[in-house]
Amino acid sequence: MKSHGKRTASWLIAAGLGLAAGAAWSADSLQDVLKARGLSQQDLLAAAKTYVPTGKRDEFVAFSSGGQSGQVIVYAIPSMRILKYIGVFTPEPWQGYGFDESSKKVLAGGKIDGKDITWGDTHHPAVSETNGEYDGQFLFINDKANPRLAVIDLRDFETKQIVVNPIFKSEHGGAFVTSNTEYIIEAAQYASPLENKKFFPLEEFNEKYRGGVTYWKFDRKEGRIDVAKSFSLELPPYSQDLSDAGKGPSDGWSFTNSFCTERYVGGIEKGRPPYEAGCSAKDTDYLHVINWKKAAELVAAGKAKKINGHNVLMMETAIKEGILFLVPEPKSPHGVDVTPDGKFLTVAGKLDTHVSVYSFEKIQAAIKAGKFESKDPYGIPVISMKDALHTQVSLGLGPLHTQYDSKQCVAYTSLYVDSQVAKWNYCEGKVLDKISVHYNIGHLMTMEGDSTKPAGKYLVALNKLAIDRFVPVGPLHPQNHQLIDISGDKMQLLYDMPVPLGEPHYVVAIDAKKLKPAVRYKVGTDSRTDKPHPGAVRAGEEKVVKKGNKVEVFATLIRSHITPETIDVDIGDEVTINLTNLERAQDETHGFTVSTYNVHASVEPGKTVQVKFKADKEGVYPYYCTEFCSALHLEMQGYLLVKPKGWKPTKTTLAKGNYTEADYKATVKKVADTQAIIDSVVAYITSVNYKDFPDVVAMVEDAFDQLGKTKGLKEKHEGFAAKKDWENANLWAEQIWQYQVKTADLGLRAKTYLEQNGAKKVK
Ligand code: K7E
Ligand code: CUA
Repeated sequence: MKSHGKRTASWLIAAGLGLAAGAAWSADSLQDVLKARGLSQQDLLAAAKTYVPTGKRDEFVAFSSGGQSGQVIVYAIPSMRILKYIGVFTPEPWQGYGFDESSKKVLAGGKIDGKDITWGDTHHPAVSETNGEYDGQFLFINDKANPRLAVIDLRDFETKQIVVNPIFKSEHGGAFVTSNTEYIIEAAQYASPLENKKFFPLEEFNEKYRGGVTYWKFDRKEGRIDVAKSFSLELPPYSQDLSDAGKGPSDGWSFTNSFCTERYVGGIEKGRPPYEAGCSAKDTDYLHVINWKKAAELVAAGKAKKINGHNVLMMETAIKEGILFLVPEPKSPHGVDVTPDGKFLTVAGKLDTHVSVYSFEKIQAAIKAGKFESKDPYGIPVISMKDALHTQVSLGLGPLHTQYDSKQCVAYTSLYVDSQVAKWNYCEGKVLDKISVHYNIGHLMTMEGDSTKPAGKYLVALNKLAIDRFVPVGPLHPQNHQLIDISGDKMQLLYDMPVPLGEPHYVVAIDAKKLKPAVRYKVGTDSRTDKPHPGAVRAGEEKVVKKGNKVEVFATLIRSHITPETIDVDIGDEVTINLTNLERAQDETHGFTVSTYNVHASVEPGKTVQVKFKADKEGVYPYYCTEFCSALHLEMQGYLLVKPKGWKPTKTTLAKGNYTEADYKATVKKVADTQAIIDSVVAYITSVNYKDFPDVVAMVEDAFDQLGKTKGLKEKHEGFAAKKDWENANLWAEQIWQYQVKTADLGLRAKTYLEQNGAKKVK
């Protein structure tokens, strides 16, 4: 439930009772609570470090992969309170995502071979960067199973675009952005033929199967990926895995590691040793080192080949032009993570206890000197490991991913097998501290920890198993994200957070102050295109247009009515309903659905949304607002009447209510009383500098807008009263009160805001 019109009075009373409520719960002493709940001093300290008091906000906002849910989970740090799920690859009913026309178009961008794919295996979210720092404008996330990438605009936290990788069949190493978000990197996982729907037997794996890396061009001004300007690099059929973009001195380069460079093909059912044995036979795999800046120039110069209509720079060209190199890395590596200064790359061994720190400078020196130890079977020059290594550090079993601290040279690496986080120094190559987590950690994440300016403070361990940490909810357990304090020398475990929506592989967290989300749209905006919606109308312009069997409704929503309140159609009509939310007040979202027609819209202030369906069954279908938007929310309703063929009306007047003169008088008195409250609120607001508060200005505008609608209604009800038509007299007076309640509600909200934000008296 949101604000109630009727809270007018109760709200005032509650404000008066505030102190008493505060006093009541301090009867317990802190010691009593510790004892009663069996808490230690340590627990209390952890609680104090994570607790965000009511009304206060968190310091960081985390964007977590929603794993198989195909969504993004937004939560806050340090409280670990969940703020939102963003529908990305999967329909999300609350936001109307996949139930209104514009969002259906976004999801349709993710169709593959003409088919809807309504789930995703999301892995790696990435925030857009400017000069290697998080800028809080966009978020990208990949789908591993169905190679796709999505763009989310952080002004409204909505998915705006989904693109399908034109040459891959799976994709794991994405999304990673370059320092100024010129490109979003996405690397293939399981090698396959690059041409669409082309069959080659596994016997031709080495010749016909290929991996690769795609560089999606991001057009920041449009806020969309520019598909035509994107390109890929053809790579050997090694399972290209996680990637990272260079920064600072390594800007312009990107790094992608791989596994199964054995190019092993399993077949356990045919008596062959399985993939897991064959893919980890060698001691090393390859780190791919790619000059993407030069690759982009080569593509622009026409040196790419078109595969499935997409520009692909072939290996042969990349080798000839000197933009592609390999460096051996300890077997089956997992993450490759560039240090904040851009000088080193950390590669975790997964099946090796070491993390290997490569020096970008040394790699460049070897390239410049033409010093290679060999070539791989495809002719790609291989730089020797010792010529590229800065140092190797033995951290423990199963190192996977690395993130960085705000403190110089300090890194954190997850240890999957040991279920630990290791804190270590990558400049000097020594271990500093270790902490156990619960259980089997995959990724870990520090605040802005993969940018050029990590913010330190907290680390989140993304554990694969939760086992016994939470109240059991069946054999499928929630995931466990553990918050760790990294501000001191020793790491400190603070909090367990169950994540109940898919297996999130990776999370990124940004300083909350960098996010500047909007509170409302410009009236009539299609949020998925950021453009004016052709179906938008203003108050008073609502209409129903019928052309043949097509009925188009141009409707508005404002507390607490939908205009129009009846929609008449004939069976078989194609019905399109455009809904514009006229509200300017913060958080005054209306929802919309028509019974049993599987449509739903979330219409935030200013937004215009379109829903469409075929009225293919006769009958009466209520439509209503699905968000509790005001005291009269339940009355925010209407009827879709689907008439059978050849139906003719027999009775033309509606059923009447039973209203008396006394009812009318009571309503008129209620109107006068409410007006007095409004007057007092207006007197307060105009007595202070409310114009200095843009949020309040919007609320005041909205309030007067509501009050403005009462114009002419007084004459109307008095006219009916003179004719002793108590029904119409009473209802029109009642309608004045409806507008007044909303005005008062907004006014009181504005008043509270002003009082809490230090408004000053003006003369
Ligand atoms: Cu390590 Cu997909 Cu990033 Cu899972 S990946 S852990
Ligand atoms: Cu609008 Cu409920």
